[in-house]
Amino acid sequence: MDNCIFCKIAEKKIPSTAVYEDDDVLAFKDIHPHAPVHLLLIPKKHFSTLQDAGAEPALLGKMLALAPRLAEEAGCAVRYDADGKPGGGFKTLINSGPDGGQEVYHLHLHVIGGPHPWRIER
Ligand code: DGP
Repeated sequence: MDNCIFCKIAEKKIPSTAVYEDDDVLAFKDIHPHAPVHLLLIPKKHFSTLQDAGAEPALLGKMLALAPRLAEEAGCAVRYDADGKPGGGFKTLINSGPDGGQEVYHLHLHVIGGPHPWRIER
């Protein structure tokens, strides 16, 4: 879509630090990270919001299923100690619309985490 910054990133017309790519999706580092790990996972096909992608449950499922893999590769996946107590971890977030805090109108899944204290200010 014209004038969509994430379409341009998907088409490599604007540079990004990509961490994963296949035929359907691209994951790259957020330009304004809120945490040591802050990735954005986008579909290559343009959907303005999550609401607009409702007819694509397989794509949405693929994106959600990829989040733990991206977190694992970024070093912030949930890890269990010998007693089964969880450590590490990450947050997944999709902002939708102005009241949902969405700034870029191309569907994207945030994967946010890391080994240091942090919080999301939205
Ligand atoms: P949201 O509020 O959910 O729409 O978040 C949009 C995110 O996109 C925000 O965390 C900053 C990030 N972002 C905006 N423009 C760019 C860009 O050109 N490159 C990268 N890597 N990230 C961007």
